[in-house]
Amino acid sequence: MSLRHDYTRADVQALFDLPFNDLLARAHAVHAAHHDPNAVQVSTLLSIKTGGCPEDCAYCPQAARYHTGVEAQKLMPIDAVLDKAKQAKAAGATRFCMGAAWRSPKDRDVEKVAAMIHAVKALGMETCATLGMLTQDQADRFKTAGLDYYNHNLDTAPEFYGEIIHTREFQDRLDTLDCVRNAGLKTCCGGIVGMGETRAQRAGLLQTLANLPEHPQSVPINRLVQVEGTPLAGTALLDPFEFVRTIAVARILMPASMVRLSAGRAEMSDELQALCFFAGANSIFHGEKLLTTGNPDVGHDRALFARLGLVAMPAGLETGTVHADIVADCREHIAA
Ligand code: SAM
Ligand code: DTB
Ligand code: SF4
Repeated sequence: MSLRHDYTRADVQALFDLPFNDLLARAHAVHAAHHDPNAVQVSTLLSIKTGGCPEDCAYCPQAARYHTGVEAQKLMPIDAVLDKAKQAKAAGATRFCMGAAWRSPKDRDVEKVAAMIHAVKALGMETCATLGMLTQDQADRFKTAGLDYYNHNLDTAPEFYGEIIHTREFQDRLDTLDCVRNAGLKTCCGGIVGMGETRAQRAGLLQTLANLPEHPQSVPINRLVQVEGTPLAGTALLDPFEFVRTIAVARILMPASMVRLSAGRAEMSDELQALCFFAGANSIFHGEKLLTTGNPDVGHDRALFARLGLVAMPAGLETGTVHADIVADCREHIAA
């Protein structure tokens, strides 16, 4: 099945505008044709360097300029990071994502993070990092250290970006994504909805993601977590069905990618999450914390998986494999 990279804005908007049932039926058909619809990839996040960020992203509690109560902390020592990775693995996560509140890593930080990546990889986990903008040399260094994925979100439509972030350009994000792909890393790239953008702008975000030179292997769809003290606190809440539509359209545009039901799950009902899984979400963050904000309790997620008959996807089966292999491999692992 060929993947498209030539979507027009009208193509994407037409999907958003479908009747809800038609959109969900189409998205679920695409989902079931490319993935095991009952298998969900599970990652755990750790903030390895928290707060004090010089950027001004209007959604982010870690920007130094907003008074959000997030206490700035230095880069964690490697042993503490490894302890957290071991706990995440024991709790069932197959991928460990390390996040830092940086505009871009300083040279002195690169070797420290490379050592963390190497050590987490040695535990037998997939590795992911999100550290801000990278140069080609930095991306290459992380690849050599054993990094599997680099998370770098486009966050919103190109035409809305300047209303949300003033300290960098949309093009900066695209440039880092080029370096990440050139290094041979997999990309984890998505965005945030519920920031006051229009439906056309949500379509613009997904259109840009799908028209990248490669579809990101992982597409996190975050629902804005409103944090007091950030400029976006108090933004009108997005209609939950519009959030489900966003997941469904992402699934249809990027059929082979993993679509992550990312930030915002703690504020979602079980029913809303179930609709998102039906619409094509097949990846989550597991563990009581995202970076600085809350995530559902581990026990609650386990119970939700059991109620919905969902199973955690074994590592390495998520991307780049054709449908039949994915389904067969998942079934085999699940049966084992
Ligand atoms: N500083 C790096 C960067 O911005 O690329 C990496 C860390 S940053 C916290 C990673 C992502 O977290 C952002 O791109 C954004 O999508 C997400 N994020 C931050 N604050 C959020 C919020 N309040 N609600 C939802 N997602 C958020
Ligand atoms: C992504 O798309 N979402 C995650 C991860 N990538 C790094 C981060 C969500 C952060 C939510 C706000 C917080 O906890 O600080
Ligand atoms: Fe800094 Fe990333 Fe937060 Fe923006 S999203 S303020 S770059 S930590």
